[in-house]
Amino acid sequence: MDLNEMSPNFKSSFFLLKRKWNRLPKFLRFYLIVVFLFVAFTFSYYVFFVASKKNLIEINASDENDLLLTDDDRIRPSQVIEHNLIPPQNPHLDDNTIKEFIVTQKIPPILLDESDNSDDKAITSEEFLQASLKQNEKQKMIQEAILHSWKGYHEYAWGQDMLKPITRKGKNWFGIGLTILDSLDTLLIAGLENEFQQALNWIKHELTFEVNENVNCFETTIRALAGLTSAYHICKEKILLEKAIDLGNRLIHCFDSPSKTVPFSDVNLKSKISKSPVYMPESSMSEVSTVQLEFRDLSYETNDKSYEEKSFATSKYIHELIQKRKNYLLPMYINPLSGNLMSSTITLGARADSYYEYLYKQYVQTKIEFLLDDYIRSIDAIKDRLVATTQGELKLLYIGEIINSDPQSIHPKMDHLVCFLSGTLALGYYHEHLRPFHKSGIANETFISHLKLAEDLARTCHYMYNLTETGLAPEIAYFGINDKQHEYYIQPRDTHNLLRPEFVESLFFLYHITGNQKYRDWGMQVFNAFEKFTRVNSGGYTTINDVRHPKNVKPKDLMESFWLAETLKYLYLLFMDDHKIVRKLLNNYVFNTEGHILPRRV
Ligand code: DMJ
Repeated sequence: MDLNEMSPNFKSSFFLLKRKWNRLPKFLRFYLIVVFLFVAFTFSYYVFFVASKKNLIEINASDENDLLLTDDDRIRPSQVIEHNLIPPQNPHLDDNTIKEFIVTQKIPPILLDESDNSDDKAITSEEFLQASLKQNEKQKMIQEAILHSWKGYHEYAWGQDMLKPITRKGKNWFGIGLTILDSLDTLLIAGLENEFQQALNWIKHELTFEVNENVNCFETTIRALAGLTSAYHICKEKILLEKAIDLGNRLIHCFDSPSKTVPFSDVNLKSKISKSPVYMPESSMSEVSTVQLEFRDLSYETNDKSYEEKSFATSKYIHELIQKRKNYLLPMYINPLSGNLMSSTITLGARADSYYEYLYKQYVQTKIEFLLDDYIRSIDAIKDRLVATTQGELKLLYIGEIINSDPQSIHPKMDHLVCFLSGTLALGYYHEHLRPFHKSGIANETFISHLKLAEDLARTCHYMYNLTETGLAPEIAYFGINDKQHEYYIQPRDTHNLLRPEFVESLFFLYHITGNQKYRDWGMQVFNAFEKFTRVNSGGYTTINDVRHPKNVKPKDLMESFWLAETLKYLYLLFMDDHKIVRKLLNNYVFNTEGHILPRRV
């Protein structure tokens, strides 16, 4: 408020107070400011970190706090308070997209044709380069988007973790050139040799992990460690493996926690001391269970079993926990000190998502049986407890949540992150049903039903994009629970889009595994929307704040490293016509949760 707008009384008390304040001795004013700041800090700490977490209680032997051990099996969708939910409107919605689609199960035999399967299972840079010379039109457009992103980063943010494309500068998170490490295999796959050499030179001459930074163990493992090793597997440049070993030797200290089995969430790269951040003493379920592919890969490359042993101890421990509980859904937090689960939301979204992904992908990497068993039982539990369908015309299948305050219901909220599940389910169908290497006699119907769930979920994810005016999905969607409500809502706080990959990742798997052209069409629609609303002319693409308003998407000014690592890579591979390459990728590699390819070890 301007001083001139104040009422005369208020004005005079304000000046009186100011005069009194100025008359106080300097030391007293200093003392009062310190006391004020202390009270304000304590209050904010309480509000943000203590009060907001007071529902987090350790789940102990009595299981009283276990959300899932409920007598009521008749789970129903919970009521959504409608007042601040806005149904998105897309006036350009094509009528055909509303019609129920028919799943045309057209398995491309070319993917199953193993007649040319020589001993040479590895893919080389040369093969990707050759394939890039025969790119189709769509791939050319996507390759151009990769180049545009890379050039923006190279010009304005080189060596920093991420690009801020609007203000044309860099942003550090861990201080290790994250975008470079996360982009390496995308550059190789898209045949961008010069750009890869730029990256390699930087790694040779500039990259150091001797930085005094507390980094997130999971993020650094899936992006930086796997970024280095996956590129090494393709091009065999020794320096990449050397750097990966250096980083792995620092990150492995995440497992120096009192429980030993549940790692801390952060580690200091220089001191190698791991801990939880002050604001969050618990570790996330997804984070502790999504580093095993990467450390096992490092063990194979170095002949040092300790990386695998330390990280796989977490998977084995979680396996024992779920055996004891006879419950295959897990809460989103776990305590690294005691190893106990914390009573918290059950979700396939943030903080739990990739636990389910790595159950199956670790099985693909290793064939260790209990992983497949836990995966199948988890998917059954997801179907029983979390899946619901809207009642209106669209009949959207979604995977909801179970929350502390209403454990008997399905909370009809789904993160965009959940869209990854379609890809994992389709991969399971491919390996276990189409070309089974598993001899345990698991009924084929299991994996056929997984593919059905994958396709239904992908259809909902498609609508998450297609029902907004920009054609871009929000971070989180809500669903109507009866025929009087709109079927799909966006909360004002969830209208952002972070250039996330999960939907296009699933489209890559679904297209190549089913041969249904629809998945390429959906992928192109998403790519076009990114081009239209997130591309920054001077270089790079930006996250945006509002997918509802094409005229004002409110750019957030950040290009996340997973845009190049995953979103653009999966789009490029979605349109890959070289079936030999796709077949090699699916048969001989496993994509980590950041889209990096690691060889299977079976
Ligand atoms: C990526 O870092 C990974 O895909 C992770 O598993 C989830 N979050 C981002 C992308 O959305």
